[in-house]
Amino acid sequence: MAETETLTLDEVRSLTQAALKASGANQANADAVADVVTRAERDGCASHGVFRVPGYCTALKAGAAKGDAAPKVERRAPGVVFVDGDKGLAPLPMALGRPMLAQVAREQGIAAMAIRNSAHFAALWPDVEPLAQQGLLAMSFVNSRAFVAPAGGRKPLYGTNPMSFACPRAGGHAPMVWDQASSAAARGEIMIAARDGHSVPEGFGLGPDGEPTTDPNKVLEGVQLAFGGYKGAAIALMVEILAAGLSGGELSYEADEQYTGHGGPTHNGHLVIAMDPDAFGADTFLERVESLFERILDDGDARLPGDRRLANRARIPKEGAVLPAKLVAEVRGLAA
Ligand code: NDP
Ligand code: PYC
Repeated sequence: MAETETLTLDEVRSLTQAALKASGANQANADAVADVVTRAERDGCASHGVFRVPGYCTALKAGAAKGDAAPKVERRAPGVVFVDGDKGLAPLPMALGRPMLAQVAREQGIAAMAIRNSAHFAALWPDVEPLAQQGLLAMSFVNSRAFVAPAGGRKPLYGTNPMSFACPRAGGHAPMVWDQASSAAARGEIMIAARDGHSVPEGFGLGPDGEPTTDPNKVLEGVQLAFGGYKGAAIALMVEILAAGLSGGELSYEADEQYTGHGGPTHNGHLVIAMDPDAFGADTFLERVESLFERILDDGDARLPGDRRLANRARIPKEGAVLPAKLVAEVRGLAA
């Protein structure tokens, strides 16, 4: 078992800000990234919290992400918000565009926000949860570098292409939010298995020889597989088109062609869709959602997606985030 160190969430935030600023981020960009990193640690998401800070820093230092990026938000059509991320990291354009997206969704009933020139390295639930906290339904899609083969293929073409969905709830409950890669596993999970010397389940990927393997290092050198065979691959394809196609951002294979080996995120595309349930005239929407959830929770061990995260959220702010000591030392080194 690797040695660990426990940080408070305030320490996670300030250490992340310091590492990013020392790597070239201005205050606004460092704050926005530190916010998503801290949210990930608060909810127990090891693959997209402090683990990603070295990658953000190497992308900044390599000039692959601008530390002083100043995203521009505009309304391109009655229901379309467009954000140019100015070749920076994704959290700032996402945070700056969200208020206009929410406002347009309220005006129109439905609205979409496309973002390009912005490098996403985070979990997706922080993109959509704030919208559901305001009573909106929301979905988010993002692509990445090419890691995943199309159905029947053996070469990386799609990103791990996650999507998330957030639904507001009645009765003071936190929104229900699910968030999942379209690959059998997020790449971050496979990287952590490789770091910690664990094998991965069969079906996560193929080695460089094109053969199935449970060795995470071989999967990382080879190709990841979509979840559920051709069905997950179809979702990965949809995410490429929605996220990169509509925004004009790089498709995953294009991002891969431009990638210079810095180890951080690449500029791709994002799409966030927000819907106002009131505009659809379903005035019992929240009650009906609750009865659906009750039926799920009444059935054996079934739970709502996101409930594990919310349980972590109740615990980790009190107990702190338990991190590999080596990772904390690396990030302290970056911050020094
Ligand atoms: P998981 O497979 O761990 O979880 C996917 C979803 O399923 C979660 O909402 C989870 O809720 C839910 N879930 C898990 N088990 C159950 C269950 N038994 N019953 C009901 N719901 C369940 O996520 P992934 O490994 O696919 O992704 C991990 C993270 O990586 C995500 O946050 C994703 O956004 C991020 N990612 C980011 C990428 C990027 O390009 N920026 C690329 C790919 C992934 P819960 O959390 O409560 O367990
Ligand atoms: O975990 O698959 C992943 C991932 C890709 C880009 C950021 N996270």
